[in-house]
Amino acid sequence: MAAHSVYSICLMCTVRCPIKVTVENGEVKLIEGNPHAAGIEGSICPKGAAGVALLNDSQRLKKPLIRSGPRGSGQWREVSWDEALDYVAQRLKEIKEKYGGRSIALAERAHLNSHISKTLVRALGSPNYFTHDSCCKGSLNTAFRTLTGYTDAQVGVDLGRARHVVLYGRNIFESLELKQVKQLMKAVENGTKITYIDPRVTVTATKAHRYLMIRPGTDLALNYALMHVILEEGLYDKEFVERWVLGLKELREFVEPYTPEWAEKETGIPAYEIVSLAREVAEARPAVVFHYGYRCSHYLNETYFRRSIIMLNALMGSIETPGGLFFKKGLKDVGKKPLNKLTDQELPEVEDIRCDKVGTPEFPLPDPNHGVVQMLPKAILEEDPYPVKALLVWRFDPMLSIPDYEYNRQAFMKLDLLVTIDIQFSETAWISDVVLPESIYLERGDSIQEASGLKPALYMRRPAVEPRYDTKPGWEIMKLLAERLGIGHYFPYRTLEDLWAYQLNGTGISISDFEEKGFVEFSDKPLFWDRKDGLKLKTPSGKIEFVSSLLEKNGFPSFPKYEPVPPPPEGYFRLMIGRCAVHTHVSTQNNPLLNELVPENVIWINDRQAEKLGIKDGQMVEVISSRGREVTRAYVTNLIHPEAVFMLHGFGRRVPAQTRCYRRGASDTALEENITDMVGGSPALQHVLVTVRPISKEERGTGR
Ligand SMILES: Nc1nc2c(c(=O)[nH]1)N[C@H]1C(S)=C(S)[C@@H](COP(=O)(O)OP(=O)(O)OC[C@H]3O[C@@H](n4cnc5c(=O)[nH]c(N)nc54)[C@H](O)[C@@H]3O)O[C@H]1N2
Ligand SMILES: Nc1nc2c(c(=O)[nH]1)N[C@H]1C(S)=C(S)[C@@H](COP(=O)(O)OP(=O)(O)OC[C@H]3O[C@@H](n4cnc5c(=O)[nH]c(N)nc54)[C@H](O)[C@@H]3O)O[C@H]1N2
Ligand code: SF4
Ligand SMILES: [Mo]
Repeated sequence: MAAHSVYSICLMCTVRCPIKVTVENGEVKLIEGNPHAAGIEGSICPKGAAGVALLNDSQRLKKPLIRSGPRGSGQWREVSWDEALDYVAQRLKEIKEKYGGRSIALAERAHLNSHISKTLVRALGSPNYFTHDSCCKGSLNTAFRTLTGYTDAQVGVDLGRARHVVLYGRNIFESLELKQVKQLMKAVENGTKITYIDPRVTVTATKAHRYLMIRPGTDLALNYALMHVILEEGLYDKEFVERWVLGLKELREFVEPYTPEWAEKETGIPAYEIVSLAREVAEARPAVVFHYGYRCSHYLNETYFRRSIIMLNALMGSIETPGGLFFKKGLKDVGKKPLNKLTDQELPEVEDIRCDKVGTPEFPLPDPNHGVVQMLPKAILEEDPYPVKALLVWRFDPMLSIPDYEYNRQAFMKLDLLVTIDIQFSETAWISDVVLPESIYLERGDSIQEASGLKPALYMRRPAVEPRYDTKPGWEIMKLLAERLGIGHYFPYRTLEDLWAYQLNGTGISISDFEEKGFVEFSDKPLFWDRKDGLKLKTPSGKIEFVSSLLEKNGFPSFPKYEPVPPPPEGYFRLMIGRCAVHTHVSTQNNPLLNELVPENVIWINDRQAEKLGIKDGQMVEVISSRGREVTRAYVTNLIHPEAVFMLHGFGRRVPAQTRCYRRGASDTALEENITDMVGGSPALQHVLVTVRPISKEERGTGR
């Protein structure tokens, strides 16, 4: 058979780049970027290209499995789909009967089919739907809502037209989104400046015009000093601020004591650098981006730090303007009906509070649409506010993506039922009772994506090849499970085409409209609201609330006094974490191609500190925190601040069936403490302190 191509959406990470898949004789020959998609123009990242290796990976999940030995023993019985789904449904019914619908929770990485899983949870009578959001950027979500009434997901950055971009540990050229990388590279060629702030010299730092090695955890002090200079020297956009900002006077009084000289002591960044940054950025306004994310699970002051970044954008007037931040436009904004979602149906009302207590006076501000997933282990273990007995996990690995591996394990082992839908043996799948194998993205279609932005569009993930093994798409698994639970009527589809038709019904768009390019676009020019009178802010005042009614109504101050993240005591380091360009969180460490490129992580340690501790470059070291002990190789360098050490997330794996990454490198999750920013909802992953010590060959085997 001749080669043909299929337009689809990548899922090697969750950025969702549009792709073109070349298929010949049922084999994927090549994956490229979709050449029709603006901003992508055919390009792909290393992970995207390695989708072929995932498709053909012999260590994928191939059949439904029911545990036949103790949890985590690796003893499984291969079963038919009917047996697996009957078993799960039966157990869920029993649990619901005994403990109520609220005792069933579902946790997932938000994805295209999330409207389906949300429907399942609601129809079961449970409030306990969780996404990964809090562990990624929950406090940013909250920060945006306190200022604008919108979540961060409803806002974007126009990097291509920005003239100055300020990045706070936003390692944009390694922790990448293809489109943003391309936009920013092009902008830099045209003279755009980058300021990069990180205690560690990343690839992005090496491309920046100005790099500031900040003391870990002190970015908020830097921002208060920047605001101090901007307000004192009148560098802000007066017209914009006057029209749209509530609370400038209060901010001015608040930042009065936070001088550049004060911030120098706190951050280690010279006062003159802070002053010149403020002036230089102001010259480029309003085409300025102070990038606000993503990773907002760093420290306990995260909500206020993210608020300060967004406020800097507002001061520069860089909101709803080319080269600044913008509110995303959807189908509604072009006069079209948005896609239908299963959650639009009338679903049973759920009265119970969430088990993470989000939405109660104890935890009022995090987004209840996502929940705070790192509270789940505690809720399970302590049965507070009530017992949670069953957990369904889909496209998520909470064992690794919630800090504190041992605590997670204890909690999940206590469940009466743990079911995981994955494509490979995640750490959570490994200790599950039932494992349901999903077809990978190249073998399945999913719900249509409504991609809002400056130019709203719809994208479609379509199957390129037949499933290799006895796997099913997740939307079908949900439907089959729902039927067995007596709630099948909420899932009015059988086939993928039915699901698409349901979404498109009444929109005037048809499935065939996606044929030509794989997507449908609804505007040929970027859509901005009128900055004079047309910003549709959703705060009670209709303004950008520096003084926030949402915060203050719930008992939190808008401007709390600066509390330093304390420097580590002698001999201790802050453990910083991050990603590299060739791996996705915890998903790709076992991918045959990507594993070859980066097979393990190392621990970055400052050269002067290493010398004091007698650690040589490349030597094996043990890293100890209050929660665990890990062993890996030291990377001794002057490219990291002396108060911190750094490792890549997602290594040091415990599942023997994933042979390529098994026990390679160290697990950050095993070292982290599960403590949360109780305002915004993110875990403070980098709050944890560690010691590092060289070890001999003999010592290496002891413990983990
Ligand atoms: N300790 C610690 N925790 C963290 C972070 C950290 O740095 N350190 N980072 C945080 C961030 S930013 C994020 S976004 C989250 C990410 O957290 P996760 O979503 O848990 O991480 P991923 O690696 O994206 O994917 C998790 C699982 O999805 C599975 N998967 C991949 N494709 C498919 C599919 O098509 N179908 C199904 N059913 N499963 C699939 C993978 O095999 C993997 O087991 O973690 C957060 N948590
Ligand atoms: N290749 C690849 N790309 C990805 C992903 C992936 O898994 N792989 N995941 C995507 C997702 S879900 C996300 S959330 C984004 C994450 O993208 P980023 O937000 O860029 O996150 P990280 O990779 O965690 O990088 C965090 C950086 O913060 C630095 N840092 C630590 N402490 C401090 C501090 O106190 N101050 C400052 N200024 N910096 C500090 C660390 O040294 C590190 O370099 O990447 C996305 N893109
Ligand atoms: S960034 Fe890479 S892995 Fe992620 S969706 Fe895009 S091509 Fe795929
Ligand atoms: Mo993330």
